[in-house]
Amino acid sequence: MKRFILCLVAVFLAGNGYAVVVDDFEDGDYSNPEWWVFDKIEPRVVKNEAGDKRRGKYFLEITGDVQGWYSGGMGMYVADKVDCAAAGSMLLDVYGYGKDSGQIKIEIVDDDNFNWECEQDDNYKLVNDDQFVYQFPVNWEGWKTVEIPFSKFKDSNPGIGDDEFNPEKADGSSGGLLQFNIIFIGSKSSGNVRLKIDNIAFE
Ligand SMILES: [Ca+2]
Ligand SMILES: [Ca+2]
Ligand SMILES: [Ca+2]
Ligand SMILES: [Ca+2]
Repeated sequence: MKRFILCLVAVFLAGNGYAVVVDDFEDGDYSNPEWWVFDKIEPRVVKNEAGDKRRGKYFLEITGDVQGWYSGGMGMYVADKVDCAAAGSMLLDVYGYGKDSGQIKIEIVDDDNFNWECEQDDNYKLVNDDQFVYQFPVNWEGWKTVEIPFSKFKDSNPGIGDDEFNPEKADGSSGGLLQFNIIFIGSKSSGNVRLKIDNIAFE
């Protein structure tokens, strides 16, 4: 009986014991933690006038021109924040404006040469580490929490890295999951993208 109860406790902790919110924008700012922003998107922290509890005081609004389907993106280094031995998916809240809201592509990098860094060549292509990608259309209205299990990400640079998703910090040497980018893609080849995001987390 005692062992049975211990098992139940273990299951409960596994399901609920680990969640790292990397940003919920509640400080009214997207510079802490530090995000990098690239190409044509313009992020703006906006007050949550609707006042729904999950989004809190602020969320992030993204607008940007789209050319050749692509607008731009933003990302962050998380190797010092997230332990993927415990996490199994990435979560984010996305606010869409119906079927033409655009698409989101998530790129994540794992460290395959054990240096906690993500080396790139002059064209921003990775030199030593894997990049994994998952893309989805935003075709709903209002807020939705999108949960992406790590198993849905596919290696997008075969031959670079070890082509295996190993986001855990192996023996304290690999940085595991190093960084991620959230990339905004149009629903049409040109025009603009407009979305809101919040509560970016690993769980
Ligand atoms: Ca928020
Ligand atoms: Ca590396
Ligand atoms: Ca690879
Ligand atoms: Ca790898």
